[in-house]
Amino acid sequence: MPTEPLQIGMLGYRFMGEAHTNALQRLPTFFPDAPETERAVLVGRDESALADAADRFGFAETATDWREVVDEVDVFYNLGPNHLHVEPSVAALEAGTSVLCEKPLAPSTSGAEQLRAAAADSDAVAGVAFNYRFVPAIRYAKRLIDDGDLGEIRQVRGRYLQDWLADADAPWSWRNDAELAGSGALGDLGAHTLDLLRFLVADHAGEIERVSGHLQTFTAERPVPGTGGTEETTDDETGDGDAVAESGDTAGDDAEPEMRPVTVDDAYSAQLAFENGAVGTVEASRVTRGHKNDHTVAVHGSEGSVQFSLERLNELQVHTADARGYETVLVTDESDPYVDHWWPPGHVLGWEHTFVHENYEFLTAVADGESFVPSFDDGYTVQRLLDAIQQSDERGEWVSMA
Ligand code: SOE
Repeated sequence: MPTEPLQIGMLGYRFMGEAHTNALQRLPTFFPDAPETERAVLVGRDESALADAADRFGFAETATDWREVVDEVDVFYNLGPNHLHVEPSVAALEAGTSVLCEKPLAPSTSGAEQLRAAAADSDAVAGVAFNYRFVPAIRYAKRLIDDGDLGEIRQVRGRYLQDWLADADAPWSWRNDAELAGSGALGDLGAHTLDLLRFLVADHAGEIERVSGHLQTFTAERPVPGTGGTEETTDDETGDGDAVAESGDTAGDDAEPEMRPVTVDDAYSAQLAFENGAVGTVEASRVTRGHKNDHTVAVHGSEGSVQFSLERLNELQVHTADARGYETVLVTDESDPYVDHWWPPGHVLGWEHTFVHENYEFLTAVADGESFVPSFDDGYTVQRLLDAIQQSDERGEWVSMA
């Protein structure tokens, strides 16, 4: 078992790097019983951006090669683009280093299978960063479902809508590439929804046993950032050049930007059939104008229903027994999951708190030598569902998970 303070190595320093670093910084103040950590090494490719991030994040050192880091730390945070999830995480687990890996676990089922096997063979702890499981209102919903308040689970729904690719001129990034990302809205957003629905109902409705999917891409190619006068922005967590422009074409403002094909979906929808006969519908999109980060799930049972929307993260809509509609439950009491660590009742929480709760549970599992959920098994199951939805679209028929 590692000794404290746990030495942290982190691959990636942009969006998810900031979210997890913020969580690490908050823990000693709000979760004083969390294991002590030291931000040891930050990993990326672009040396100057990396040095700047390490300074801001409070990492002692930087490295441009993850190979030098994975066996030197106690915990490896893999926050890189999806195509960088498998090799570094497998190497870390083989070295006995615990891994928290961003979602989706891998770009393909074979990659997820490798990760699942590496986790099974390792004494280290492996977890997938499905952060929405750590929303207090979601935990509250799960408690109601587990207590039987909704009765027999009959129907689930989920949607995850964004609009940042609605504009055809929005820049190309690794998230638009099938090799690098696996899939588009399906994997990036649908992975969250499928995980959340499994988390809420799988103990009662069983696993999803069949899926029927439909994927669509609306914009066939996008401008490469930094070419033809376009802005040199990147969504690449590591500053790894292969995720954006390779050509070095930074020609002046008058030149046409280099266009690169979009090989993933902009939107997907799917139907789900659960082992107990429950039915489900899910959808996600990055082109739904008017929706920034609209993640909504609902569960309907024989006795009641719950509905959750990320845009109202502190609330759960609950319908039980003979009520004529839904009651809005404010999940902000001291007795609610995780809430007692923060502010007095009613002083609401936000998206970033989900990462604090997730990091608390994960690091506690590492320090105690216990397993963590969502595990790599969970990540693998979600990846199989994503692949099955894609296959169903290609074949034009339902696909069985058997
Ligand atoms: C971008 O689409 C993204 O950051 C996802 O990758 C995250 O998982 C989601 O929480 C917010 O949107």
